Amino acid sequence: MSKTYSGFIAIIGPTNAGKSTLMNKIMGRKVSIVSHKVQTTRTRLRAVKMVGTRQLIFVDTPGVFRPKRRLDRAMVGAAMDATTDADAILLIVDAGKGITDTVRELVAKIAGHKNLFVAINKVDTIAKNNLLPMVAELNNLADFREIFMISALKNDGVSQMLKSLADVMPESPYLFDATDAPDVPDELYLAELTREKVYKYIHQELPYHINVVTERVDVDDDGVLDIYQKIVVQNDAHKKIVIGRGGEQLKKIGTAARRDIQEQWDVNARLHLFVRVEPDWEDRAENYADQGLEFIK
Ligand SMILES: Nc1nc2c(ncn2[C@@H]2O[C@H](COP(=O)(O)OP(=O)(O)OP(=O)(O)O)[C@@H](O)[C@H]2O)c(=O)[nH]1
Ligand SMILES: [Mg+2]
Repeated sequence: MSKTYSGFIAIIGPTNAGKSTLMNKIMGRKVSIVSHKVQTTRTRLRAVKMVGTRQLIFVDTPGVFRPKRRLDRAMVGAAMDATTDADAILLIVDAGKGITDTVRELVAKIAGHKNLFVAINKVDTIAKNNLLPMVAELNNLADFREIFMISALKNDGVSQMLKSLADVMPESPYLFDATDAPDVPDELYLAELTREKVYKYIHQELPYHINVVTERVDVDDDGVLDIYQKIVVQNDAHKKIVIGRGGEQLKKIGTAARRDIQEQWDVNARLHLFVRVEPDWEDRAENYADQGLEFIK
């Protein structure tokens, strides 16, 4: 029998650096939701990518930032936890933002890892001569195995990067089935697709205080899915904004989410959205497990 290789790669970095965009590009499908706003990803999401006979298990993580609320702490905790048993760490840095304090603090925490890689992402947004100082600064911060320059959005440099990552995977039986596949519980994935539309249509800070939960999924005789989801908001004012005048906003969110669900899963679906005010949702331990998060007291 020929040898097999399999290992975990934690994708980590500041919020909005393009981690989820990269994850999706690698998988060739939407595994992780993306938005132009910060703090989009809230939990760890795994996906399996085969590179030849080598299995790469990517773990997308919430962006690292200074946590303020309990949910923030759980998110940043989930990100840092992903690095502890990773076989490789792939730090993503936004080329346009450069080496910020957040990047420096993060590197200080992971610098000891034996397979530390960094990808300067969004190179499509800056002039090439701005890259060298960034590379120099990164080299001062830690002993990176390799520094990649990529554009996740344009799929630039991604396949070469995959080869380098595949090279350091440890010899191991396959830890998952040897096919490319995401590993997200269905209900969470369905909720994520709706949350992505909340980020898209609801402006400013409000989406950070909104949670989406899939409560039930039924299949009728024709194979059409009935998906029941609640959108949890903190107060009546938020509820009004999410519903919009004459229900307009909620309708936009629902239509876009349903289309996306149908497209991603190749199914017919009806999506039933309800907006509920639950002021203490983020303080209740039982809500964290559903989201793949740990409740930190
Ligand atoms: N121009 C450009 N934009 C990019 C690139 N990669 C990602 N983006 C954009 O950057 C924004 C943030 O992308 P995400 O993938 O959600 O970032 P993230 O690091 O997962 O963010 P969090 O989940 O909040 O930590 C989106 O608007 C993306 O379209 C890139 O290579 N070039
Ligand atoms: Mg993300």
